[in-house]
Amino acid sequence: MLFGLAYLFLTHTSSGPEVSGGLVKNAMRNEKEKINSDGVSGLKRFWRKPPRLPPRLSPDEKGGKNSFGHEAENPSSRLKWVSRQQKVRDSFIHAWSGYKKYAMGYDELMPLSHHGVDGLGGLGATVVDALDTAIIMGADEIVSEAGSWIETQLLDRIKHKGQVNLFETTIRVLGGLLSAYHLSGGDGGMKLTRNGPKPAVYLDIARDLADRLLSAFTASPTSVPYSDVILRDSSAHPAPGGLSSTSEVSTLQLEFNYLSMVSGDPKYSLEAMKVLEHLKTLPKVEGLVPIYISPHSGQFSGENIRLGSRGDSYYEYLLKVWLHQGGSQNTNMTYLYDMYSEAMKGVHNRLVRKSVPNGLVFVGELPYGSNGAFSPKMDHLVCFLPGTLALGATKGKTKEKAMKDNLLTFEDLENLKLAEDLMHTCFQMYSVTSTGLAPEIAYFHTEEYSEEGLDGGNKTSKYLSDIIIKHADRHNLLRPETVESLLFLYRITEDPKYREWGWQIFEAFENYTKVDTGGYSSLDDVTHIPPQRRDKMETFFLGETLKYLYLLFSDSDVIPLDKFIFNTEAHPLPIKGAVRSS
Ligand code: DMJ
Repeated sequence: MLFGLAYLFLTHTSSGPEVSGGLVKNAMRNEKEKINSDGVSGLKRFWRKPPRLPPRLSPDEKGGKNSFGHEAENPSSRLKWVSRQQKVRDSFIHAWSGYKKYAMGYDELMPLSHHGVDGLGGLGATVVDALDTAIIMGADEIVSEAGSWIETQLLDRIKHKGQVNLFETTIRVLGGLLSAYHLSGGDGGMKLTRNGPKPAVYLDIARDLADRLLSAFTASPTSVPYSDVILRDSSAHPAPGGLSSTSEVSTLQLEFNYLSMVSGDPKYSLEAMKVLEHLKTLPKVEGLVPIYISPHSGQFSGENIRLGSRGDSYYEYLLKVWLHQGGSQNTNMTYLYDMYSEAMKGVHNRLVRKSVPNGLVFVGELPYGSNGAFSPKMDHLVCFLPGTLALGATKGKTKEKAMKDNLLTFEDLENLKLAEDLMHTCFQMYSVTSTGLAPEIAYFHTEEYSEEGLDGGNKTSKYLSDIIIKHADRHNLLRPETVESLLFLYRITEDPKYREWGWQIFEAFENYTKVDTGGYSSLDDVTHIPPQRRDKMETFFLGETLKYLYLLFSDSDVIPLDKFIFNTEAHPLPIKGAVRSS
């Protein structure tokens, strides 16, 4: 690992031109049929449960050696991936060039009309979201441009802007600043760049921002924060309907905890952790929670349970906050792992099914709670789950190492198996369409549910009739979740197929979303060629999608999974005590 970090440092500190054509600068439950044939859930199903058998392992896996011969170490294969990694870096530079030309300082680029738009409160979200990706890729010029904009403009924006969403601002802006702080040398970090301002500049701005965001916690009558903050006067109020999203109130703690660690002021962590401590006390369905919560009563609202929008990162942060605070070394945080572990059992028992005819494993929804009907709907957002499950199983180690050290429990193996099955399904959500890009939402054909004439359009796909794509769900917003999980699955299992899948997805983004004048566009319909473009480049394309692809093609010791935790916007934060430059 030391070699990898040193390599990264050395290759990231020269200040050559950014686009170089030559030298590359950086180097279940299989045993259990999940289809509930009579559509009955709850008690009846409980009685029918077969015994839990361990997932099957291949002879290679049992032997503790992976079956792929460490293809990453083969020199010609290594060159191939280094060159592919360079292509991702070129795309990042192309995306930034469009943003810089037409939208510098706005939240997002409208790549077709050549405008900028402030959809996230006007803090230049693309600049901050993209910064640590530029640092990791060694895109020095972009680090300078983004760093200098942040140093000269961002504090003033924070002092004068109006309403922002607590969650979006925390994960994108606060998370981006904190990650840039560490990666540029703050907190004993690696100093991956000499460009941009001193690390303390990022930290000071992060503190000013967080001081204002804290009002969302302190203004609420319960430990559940309000969803919106008025930055200029540090006031806060609930969302129009009065409710907060469960995922939003539970996806703040990595950032606030890290800020407390590096600033020495515990107030950020104290407020943020009160939310999780409170959530621990609320009633759940096998660890699964409704997607809304009231800051007034502190109770969940409604019964809608899903791991897609408004639910997703609740589950992600239970695991990641625990790992970030030292995992099993930190007994004060055990309740988080327990909540995560119970929830994943709930996912297995209540939400996992198989499609017909080809048995794709998917995670559906319970829109009317535990006693209501199951919906075979899966948001693309759910594709964060394979990565989280794999991370939770090995705690960031390779599967080979974890098995050799005898660290995997039955539950870990079961979760790893589910991770691999879901990863396959998420990839098929891309391959089944004409463009090779996934829709925002897919439905799965089951014994109880089918619809004709709504396939993805790729007639060569085996899964054409397993995956149903409704007209209203056919858009693609350049989302990261599948490539995010591919990174985790590749690094943990070391199976090269995950890299190949990532490359296919990257090529589809290049073919259909690249805009000649700079930037990348969202699409209206992934099942139709040529797809109609949408005039928006989301900040997470630079903050997450391209970063995860770049890391998927990099050596595994670049931002290693057992030393860093990615926040839900892909901003890596060092695990407590795990990363020091000396
Ligand atoms: C990102 O802002 C985050 O990953 C969030 O948790 C979910 N949605 C988007 C990307 O799709």
